[in-house]
Amino acid sequence: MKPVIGVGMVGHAFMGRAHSQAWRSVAAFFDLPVVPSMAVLCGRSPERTAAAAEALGWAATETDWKQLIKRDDVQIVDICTPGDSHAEIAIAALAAGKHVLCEKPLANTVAEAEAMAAAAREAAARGVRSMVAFNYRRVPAVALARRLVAEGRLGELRHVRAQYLQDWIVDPEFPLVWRLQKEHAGSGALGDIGAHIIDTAQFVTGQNLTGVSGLTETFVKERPLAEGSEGLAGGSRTGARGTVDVDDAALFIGRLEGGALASFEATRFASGRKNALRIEVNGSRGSLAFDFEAMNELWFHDQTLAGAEAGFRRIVVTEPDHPYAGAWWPPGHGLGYEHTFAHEVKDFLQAVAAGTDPEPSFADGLRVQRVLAAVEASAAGESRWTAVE
Ligand code: SOE
Repeated sequence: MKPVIGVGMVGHAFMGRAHSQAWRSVAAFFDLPVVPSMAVLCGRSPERTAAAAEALGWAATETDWKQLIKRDDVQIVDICTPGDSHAEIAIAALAAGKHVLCEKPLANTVAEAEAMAAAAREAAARGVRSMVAFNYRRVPAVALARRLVAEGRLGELRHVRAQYLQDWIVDPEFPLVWRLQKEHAGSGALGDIGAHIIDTAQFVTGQNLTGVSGLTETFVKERPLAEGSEGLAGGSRTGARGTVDVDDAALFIGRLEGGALASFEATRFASGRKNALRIEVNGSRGSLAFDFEAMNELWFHDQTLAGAEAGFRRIVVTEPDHPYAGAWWPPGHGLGYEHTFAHEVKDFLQAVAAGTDPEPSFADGLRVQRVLAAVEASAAGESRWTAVE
């Protein structure tokens, strides 16, 4: 019998459902040194939390996260709440000796992220692990892209072009959900989906951004207020309207440590684009391109081939020797969004069991937070070039 490790999850909206699916399936597909038990689900409403626990497969419920982190049947705390509570929950859980998996962006401010990274460093010295949940690193094609770059197949990197395009708030009557409120979300498209492409670009290239110049815009400045929902659907309208105090879209350029030039676009106003996280990298020996809307594919161009043979070719990333893919279905049978979370908890559990620090660490999350802050500072200052601290 493998040892069992108890998980307590805080939050059960969109991310909570995605993480539940991962905790539920991971040990059935990956041969892990420890098996997670879905011990406790925490949410604010007793009724909604009980219903979610039953639907998602959690054994017990709490309505106060402070109770959850005290429980003996919880060794891992999984934080799936809005950003305004990440720092408080994560720091308390780490102090209580619980391993922490925290949704992205790590925090709402650099100061919070710094405190979290410091707490994580101190906890790691006691054998307590932490990780920030940038799930797109765990798309097999994205992990393969990183492998190709690390193997030198792209040579010297010249360009990174990253976009995260969604359209779920194009309608001006879409309500003022928490993701459109600075006090809960920290920032808008920038922190929510811009954080993903910053992480993806830094992960694939293995290089950090050193400076940025940015533009942000809020196209719809007022939206209907709604109540009665913890998720992104927004609940029922109250009849009143409120101010949108975060960005709807953010564009920025940047430079990577190795000298490559990078561009980023994060928007919720790209009509027709649902979840198009895209990245293209051009190097002296080749290029690669990925679009989450065709997430089982990676496009690779080998610049060293003779001209007649050169050109982008499509790699279907479902082979047994592709990252993560071999644990699932026969070649060509494809994975989906939910698998990225299963890969995330698999890597986390393996690190916890091995006593190593999983990646991306809270320090990596802090680095992304510094980029977000630099973009905001630049956008507020007429797009002035701004160094990433
Ligand atoms: C909403 O923009 C959202 O749910 C993000 O918060 C997630 O991180 C992303 O995976 C999908 O879109």
